[in-house]
Amino acid sequence: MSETELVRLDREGPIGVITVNNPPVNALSPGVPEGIIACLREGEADPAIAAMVLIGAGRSFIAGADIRQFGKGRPRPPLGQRVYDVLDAAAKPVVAAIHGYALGGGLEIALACHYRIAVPSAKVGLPEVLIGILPGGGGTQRLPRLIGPKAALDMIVSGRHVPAPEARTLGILDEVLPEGADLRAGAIAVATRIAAARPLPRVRDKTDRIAEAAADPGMFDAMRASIARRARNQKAPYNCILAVEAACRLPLDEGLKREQELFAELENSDEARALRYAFFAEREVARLPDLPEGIAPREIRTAAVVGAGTMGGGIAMSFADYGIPVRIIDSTPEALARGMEKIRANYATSVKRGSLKQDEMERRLARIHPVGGYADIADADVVIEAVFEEMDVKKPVFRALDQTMKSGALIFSNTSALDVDQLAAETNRPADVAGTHFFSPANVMKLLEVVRGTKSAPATLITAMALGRKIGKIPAMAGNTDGFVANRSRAPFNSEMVILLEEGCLPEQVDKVMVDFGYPMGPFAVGDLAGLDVGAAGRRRRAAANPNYRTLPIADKLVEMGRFGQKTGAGWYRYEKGDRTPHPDPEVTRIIRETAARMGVPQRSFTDEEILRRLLFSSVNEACRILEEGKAYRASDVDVMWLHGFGFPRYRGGLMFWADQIGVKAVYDQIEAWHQQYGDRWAPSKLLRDLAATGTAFRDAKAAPMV
Ligand code: T1G
Repeated sequence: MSETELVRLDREGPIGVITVNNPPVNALSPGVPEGIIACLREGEADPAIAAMVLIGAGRSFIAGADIRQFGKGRPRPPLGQRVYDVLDAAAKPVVAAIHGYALGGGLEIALACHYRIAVPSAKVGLPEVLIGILPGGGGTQRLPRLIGPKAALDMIVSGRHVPAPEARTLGILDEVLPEGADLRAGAIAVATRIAAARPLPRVRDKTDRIAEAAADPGMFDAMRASIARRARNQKAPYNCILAVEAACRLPLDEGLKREQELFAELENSDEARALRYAFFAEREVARLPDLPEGIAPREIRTAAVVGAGTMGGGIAMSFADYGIPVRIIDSTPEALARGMEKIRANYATSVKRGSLKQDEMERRLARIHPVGGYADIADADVVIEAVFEEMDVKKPVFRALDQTMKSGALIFSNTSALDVDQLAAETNRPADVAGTHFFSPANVMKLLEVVRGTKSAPATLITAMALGRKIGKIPAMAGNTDGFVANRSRAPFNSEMVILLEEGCLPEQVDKVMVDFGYPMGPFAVGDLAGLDVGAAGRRRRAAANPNYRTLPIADKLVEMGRFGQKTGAGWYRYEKGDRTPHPDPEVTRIIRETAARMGVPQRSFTDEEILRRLLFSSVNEACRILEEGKAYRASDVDVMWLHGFGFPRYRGGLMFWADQIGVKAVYDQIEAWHQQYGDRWAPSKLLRDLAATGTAFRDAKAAPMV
């Protein structure tokens, strides 16, 4: 028996069962491919073994190459000696038995096997493009042979996970076992059945589907055109297309060489390093280093929402979308009815777009219950307050919730910036209170800031984080500070973009720079979408609290004129009726120039790079202040928030990762120069100064203990 702790070979009669055991997801870490090859060779050499099964222990088949090993310069076996090649050359049938996930190299191993079966809940995919590379184990060459180039292009360029039933329909799987069937036994039965079958059914020999490319040669250019907007500035998606094209015109072994060339162009690219960083940052953000280990989250079976406005409705949908019944109240029946109407309309739009089935919409709507008042939500396990963003509106709500909610209920606020401690102080149970800041639209945006009050109990925070994951969010811990972490780090960006206008920029110039950088929308267009009146309220509050607050006369002037953005047909841009396309507006240019003249600001022109750095460096500096005040755990948490709260381009890793590519010292020097030129608003934070002095990267910055 060839056995290492990672891969073992057992014998079930004439069938050799190779089991991969590399928790948690059976990644192809060092030793795993070698172990599989050793077991294959042993099975081939044993005359008592007629066929083999390859299966994963634990919760999954094989989730792909070990992403942690990339960029370490580890030598790779040459073509012909990799696990995919050894499988391809096997003299005995090998059945891939899939549960959980077969992704990346895991699916490529299965494609090199002779037969593929799975349980109904399994998922398969080639998600390499999502980490900036491409399937490098033959997937770009075998998948088109199995399911046709068009379907292969879709899977490889999107990186999506395909459920087993669909994978069977496509032809990736040969069989999907019945619900509840024993996968190992099923695989052994298949192996027994095909043991003597010759010739072995190898994917390399299937060439009929490849012919589809000859019938539709335009499919590759069509795919390139279809991804042009979202894949701009990126290389991996385009190399994926080139690899599939190669599969349609080269013999397999030539195609494998071409795949290796295209892979090698990507592995250590900036895009791949940034996307790998983002992958791990999204897992790191779940770690709460200063909370006691072993505290189980409270079970949340039912939820409630106070406030049926845009946010409250979106939050209610977030619960319903993930199977949690939710009751919703508002101050008047009319407001509640309007809220329900909006929820129904939101779902109907998704059904119309084809992203939601009608019956699923009905099931979700059935989980959202508009009810009369506080008494009707008292037994909910969690309640989220989502009323108007003013303290004197929220405080009475917290008093009422404290008087009505059952003991042990968690009471969260969706406030986007207000002091969570003040809200908790309105209750007799501050330990059960925290902030859960959803980003609009709440049922769509992934980011959920969990804001810890001074008295929030660890169990409360741990439950809030777990609840966030349960409803499909990416929860990130934030300290209780004005704007918490995401909005507070974004605030200087929002000021700097308007101050640039005082100095000679125009909204359309700034927006173009940020869209070219990779944002889906420019910040002025986003302002028009969110509503300029919303930002004005925040500025008024901060100006009242801080006499040195830098006001933004141009933005205030637009709000005074009633130019709130899309909702009033004009804001930074002009909008045609019924059309959301922003059009530069000479009236805004006039306001900008007149205000700047009145302020006596010298006018000048700007390079794109300076515009980009003025906006992003201001936020990098504020993020350092947030870290040094102990309001965030780590710089990579700030990055996760910028990726999932503000649409920062993922292939640049995140705000702080991007700044690290420029270098802490260069960032510091530029900020210090602007400090000399513009005064205190550009004063470097202490942490930034220290990092620059010690040559420490932002990603290695040590945050102060969370307070
Ligand atoms: N390598 C290393 N670690 C991995 C990993 C991987 N491929 N996948 C997951 N982990 C870790 C993860 O960091 C976390 O660690 C733990 O496992 C649980 O993951 C040759 C070159 C499989 C869908 O891109 O999509 O194959 O936080 O929290 O939500 O062509 O993990 O516990 O310390 O995400 O249940 C292609 C990436 C690689 C799959 C499970 N494969 N993984 O999700 O758990 S490139 C992928 C995922 C490749 C070949 C190429 C997900 C998952 P920790 P998790 P989950």
